[in-house]
Amino acid sequence: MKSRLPFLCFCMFAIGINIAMAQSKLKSQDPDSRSAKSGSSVQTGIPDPSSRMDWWRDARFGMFIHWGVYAVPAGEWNGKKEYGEWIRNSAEIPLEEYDQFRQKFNPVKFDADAWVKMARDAGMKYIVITSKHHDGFCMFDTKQTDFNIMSTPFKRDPMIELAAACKKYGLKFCFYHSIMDWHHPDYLPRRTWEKDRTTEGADFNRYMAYMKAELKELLTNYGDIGVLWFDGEWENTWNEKYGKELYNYVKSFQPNVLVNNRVGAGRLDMEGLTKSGAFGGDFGTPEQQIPATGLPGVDWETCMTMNDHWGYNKADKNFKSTKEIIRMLADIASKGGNYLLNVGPTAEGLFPQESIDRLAAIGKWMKVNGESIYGTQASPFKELSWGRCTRKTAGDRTILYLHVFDWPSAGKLVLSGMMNTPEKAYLLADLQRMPLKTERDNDALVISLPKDAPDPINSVLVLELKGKLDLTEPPVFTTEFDTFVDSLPIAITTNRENVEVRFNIGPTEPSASSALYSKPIGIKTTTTINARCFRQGLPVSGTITREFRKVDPVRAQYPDRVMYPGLRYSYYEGAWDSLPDFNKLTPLQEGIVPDFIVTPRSQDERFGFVYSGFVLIPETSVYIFYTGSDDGSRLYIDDFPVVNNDGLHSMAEKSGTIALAKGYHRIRVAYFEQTGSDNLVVLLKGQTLPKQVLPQNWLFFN
Ligand code: FHN
Repeated sequence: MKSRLPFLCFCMFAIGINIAMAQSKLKSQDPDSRSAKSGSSVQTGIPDPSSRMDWWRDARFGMFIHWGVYAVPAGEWNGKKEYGEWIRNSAEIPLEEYDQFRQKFNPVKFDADAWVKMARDAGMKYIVITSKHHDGFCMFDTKQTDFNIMSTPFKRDPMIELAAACKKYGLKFCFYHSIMDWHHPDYLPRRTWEKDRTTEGADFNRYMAYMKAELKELLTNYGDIGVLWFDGEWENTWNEKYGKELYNYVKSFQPNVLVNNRVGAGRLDMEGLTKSGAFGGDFGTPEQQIPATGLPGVDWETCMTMNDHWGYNKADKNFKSTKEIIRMLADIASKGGNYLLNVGPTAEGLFPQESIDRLAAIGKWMKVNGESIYGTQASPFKELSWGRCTRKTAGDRTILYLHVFDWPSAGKLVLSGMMNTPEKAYLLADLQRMPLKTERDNDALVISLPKDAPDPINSVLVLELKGKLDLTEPPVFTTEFDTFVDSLPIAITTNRENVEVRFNIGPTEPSASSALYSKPIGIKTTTTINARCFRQGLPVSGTITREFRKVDPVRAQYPDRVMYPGLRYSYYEGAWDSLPDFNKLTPLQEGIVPDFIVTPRSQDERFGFVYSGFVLIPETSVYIFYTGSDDGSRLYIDDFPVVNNDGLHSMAEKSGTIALAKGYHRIRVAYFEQTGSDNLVVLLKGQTLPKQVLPQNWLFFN
């Protein structure tokens, strides 16, 4: 039978490896001009099993404070008004000229008690304040440099006063500390425009000792510190080794202090999570953005400005509304994250009035509804059209908090996807906890509500459930293969309790009289299967549908020449952002390698390889091929493009599927590395073969 084009499909798997944006290192840019970049990643960090994370996970809501001498110009310089805490770098102000702000910094209206009370009354449980930002100015009384608050007219250490106020009002006191330092002569690199500042004699290890000495002061002079929030870790003088060293150093003074992932060098840009395999500290740090979904098993905190600047900018009146902030708080908590909301105080030591007003309004909402935020975990539901959900579990009881943004005009709130009947349902704002009527509509719970919402921004309903959550998740097909050559066993599973899985072959939805699933379904022709969960003859889940297609395998090649173990390789050098057409380039060297090793090469950056030969396929079947690479790669079988993993990215894995007959098939892999780390792995999986690195003894050339 003439073989038809083999069935190819490209799939993108982010299996524990990130598909990060086109830069392997975060570029230092002025956040005033930077837009948050998207990306997608799965952090593999396992939550800290010890209790030291508990207070932080319970807190859910904290205050960020960016305060420094940059508040003196308040965002304005040479007629431009768009600056913030980056003003020295963005406006290219030489050190000597910038020092004028130190001489003018005298926040006579600073009142630590007032600040901390505003944070507490807003429902915030911790404060993270800049002990030192990128400009290198120390907002605390340090003996390591006179470029600090004590050399200003203010001559007081505000951190001592804030630490005392936090202790008094029961908030955790935390420091933000920048690794990047535009002032210290030993920190490199210099700012690109600072042509006149010599780098002669700069010693980064001496800078590391300086930073450690500062951190020792912060961790021994201000009582218990909740979090050390590092930042400015993206320049190429910092690395994972320094990060781990600093993490351990900090912990040596206060073992319970939490440290964010910006201590290391593996943060994925503004998305803020940690690329798999990199050192991630204690939690991830998305910035100015909220992850699209919850991240099971990952601790993370979104930090966000109230307007468009971290440091005070007097012209910036673009403040988020209280409504936006409260709904973002619920959204973040519904995904299992923390919200670190920023205030940029003035040079007089005052919070901007717009911040004060929002904090007070948020506090009013938190006073009534804080229980639905503190100590909650992520929603068990994928998406709710009318709002969000947070939850708590205690023993065999579950409490669901339904954050209703859009109050149903018909007075009926529909919660789909759960079979539990609540023991209690009431409005959190209702002190009498008057029971709300609930009824069942198949897999939906319908809750009758009063005409008017108790809160125009976010009204919280409480459902108290006994026993485990019984969500109406449909069953799942456990096979990864959608195609097969001869036959395919289709396994179906569910994690639901006391349900039957029933299935249909063909287009119709399963009913209570459909076939009962008890063992894998063997198919030999293209087949569509529908499966659904039932309980006492009633459907208790949605239906899952999937087509499994019979395909023709690509015929094997029967070369007329003898085969030898290994692969041919060609090595190239060049600066590419994606895979070039290597056929148009001249290789610098060629030869034989045992498999897809990224040697021999004469440089560690800006190089490429093409590997070609044959793979001896042991049996006719459908195979999934994978490449994991940093940077881009592509894999071809018999000249068909099976995996496309091209582009600039940190280690990321993609895959493709192809049906192959037993025997030799041509294989070709193209790979390039631009800068940063480099890596290439080629794997495959068969219908009866577990996923594995493509065995070396399957590779041949002739
Ligand atoms: O460059 C800093 C910026 O000034 C600010 O401190 C934010 C807050 O997370 N962090 C860096 C930008 O990612």
